[in-house]
Amino acid sequence: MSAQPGEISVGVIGAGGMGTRHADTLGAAVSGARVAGVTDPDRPRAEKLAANHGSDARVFEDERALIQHPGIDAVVVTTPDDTHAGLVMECLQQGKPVFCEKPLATTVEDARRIVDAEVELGRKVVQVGFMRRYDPRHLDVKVAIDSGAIGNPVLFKGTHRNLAAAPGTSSESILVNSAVHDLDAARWMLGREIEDVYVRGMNTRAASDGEVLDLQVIHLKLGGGCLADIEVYVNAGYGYEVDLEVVGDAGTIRMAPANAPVLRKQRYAGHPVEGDWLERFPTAYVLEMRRWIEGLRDGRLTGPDAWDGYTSLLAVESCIASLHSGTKEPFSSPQRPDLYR
Ligand code: ISE
Repeated sequence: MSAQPGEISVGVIGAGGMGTRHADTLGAAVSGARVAGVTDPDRPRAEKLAANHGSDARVFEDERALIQHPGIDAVVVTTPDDTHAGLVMECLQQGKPVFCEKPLATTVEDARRIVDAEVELGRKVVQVGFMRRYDPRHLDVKVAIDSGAIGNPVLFKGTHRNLAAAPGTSSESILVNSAVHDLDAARWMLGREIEDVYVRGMNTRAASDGEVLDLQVIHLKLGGGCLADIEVYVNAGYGYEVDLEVVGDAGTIRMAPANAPVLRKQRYAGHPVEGDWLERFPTAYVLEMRRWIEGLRDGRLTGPDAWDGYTSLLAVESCIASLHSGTKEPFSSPQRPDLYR
């Protein structure tokens, strides 16, 4: 494996849609890094991705071999959700930086173990793939709020729609896999912690499974007297959309409507709607990888960290409890270790 001096050799675990996107971004849009290894249980898929990254990118037998290899400086994890925690722990044991797609884990206990292991290590090595934090349309809203443009935020209104639920989706996995983004976005956008949650769900006619609550409405109370109302609908049918409006006591701000220009013609005004997150967040995925590599080079990671991954999962756990109980669930953020201040 021949790396240029100072170049970070990245190993990608998982050669599906997200693994391919991150690898291709590292190869084409990020300087100072290269894809040096790939692994996937589907070996031909791993071979195909590695082949796109030159003869230096090798295919590893399994995740452990990739993580432990001295030629791999940093790891990207894009495997199924329930494998994230184990792989991140393995990286922590090697003291190796890891970019893990969300969710950080599928249980609060596993996420807490990661936080504790990182605190024990004494330095941040984990970043979580909450890419909305790098999306220009989200950032424009955040900059305006932080500048005081709408006064004191009092209501966060989020919309999160997927074209169609993935096979195997359950009412709970919608919270773990999809709503986790919205819970993180509310905390990050407003810089406030969640104080209670209330979730209602319904099974729409679009759902192929008669049991799954494919439309969920999450109601949050956040610190500083702010509410949030978030719709998560995984069978919207017409496309993929993430929208946001924040109401303040001196004005409101709504996210720019589209990545594409709004066309007005023959009594019509509109814009195309993307089909999925890869189409909706192209710039965010590039900026996320660039900042991650820059952070590794500067020895200072600035992106969403293990604490954000853990806190968002705690909120997910309360949302699941509320969905089951039909009542409001209290939520209190635990004490933040110094490492994450
Ligand atoms: C997917 O895994 C993502 O992370 C998308 O951003 C989200 O919108 C979708 O619901 C998830 O399944």
